[in-house]
Amino acid sequence: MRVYHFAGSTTCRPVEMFAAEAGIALQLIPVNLMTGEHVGPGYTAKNPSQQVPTLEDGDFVLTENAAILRYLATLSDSPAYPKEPKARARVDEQLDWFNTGFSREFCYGAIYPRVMPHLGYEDPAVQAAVNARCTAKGERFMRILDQDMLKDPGPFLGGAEPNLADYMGVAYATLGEMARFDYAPYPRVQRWIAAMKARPGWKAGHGAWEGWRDHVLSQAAA
Ligand SMILES: N[C@@H](CCC(=O)N[C@@H](CS)C(=O)NCC(=O)O)C(=O)O
Repeated sequence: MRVYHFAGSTTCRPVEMFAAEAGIALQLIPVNLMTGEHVGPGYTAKNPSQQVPTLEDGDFVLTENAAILRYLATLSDSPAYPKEPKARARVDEQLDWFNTGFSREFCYGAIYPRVMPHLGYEDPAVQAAVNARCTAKGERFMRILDQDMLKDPGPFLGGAEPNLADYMGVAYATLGEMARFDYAPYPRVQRWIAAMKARPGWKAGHGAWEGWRDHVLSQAAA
């Protein structure tokens, strides 16, 4: 099974961590987002949205990290995507919550433009206004995560064991580390991130990103 990825990408990290823990061997094929490889005709033919990740299983091509997570969990019969309808619906609800609201405000609105200014608006006044609005909304989503979604006993959204939304969500939530987001007001989020970082698949999914994060932080400090 092949996955076209960019090392450290927020939407590839969940797939790579989950696959490592589910015992699914992935052949990772790099797509360089920095040189525009993803907008070239070869990759666009696989993924017209020109984004990573894209999975190839034989002649079956699948995009969207949530869909890929569900596919890998189904293939491996993983309890991270339960079969019981209400439990499965809860995981789907959490995946959608991260992928629509949280990602839009926290990742795309508040954090990415600070780390990669080309993802922000050209007009600094517009960007400042967007950033203020999205930071406030991102903090609200972080509070919901802390107070409503990560209820005790935790430490995962799925309780004692992570579900697919834990794999996706922790990649989105840790993006803030690249911009020194202050996690102190969110103790359950901190506990959750620590629990995910302690899992056996963390390095496989997030090792390259940690190197990138540390580089960004060292540049900012210099
Ligand atoms: N909805 C897609 C979003 C994927 C996505 O945003 N990928 C980013 C990397 S984290 C990307 O490829 N960006 C390149 C671009 O949009 O130009 C998913 O969940 O897989």
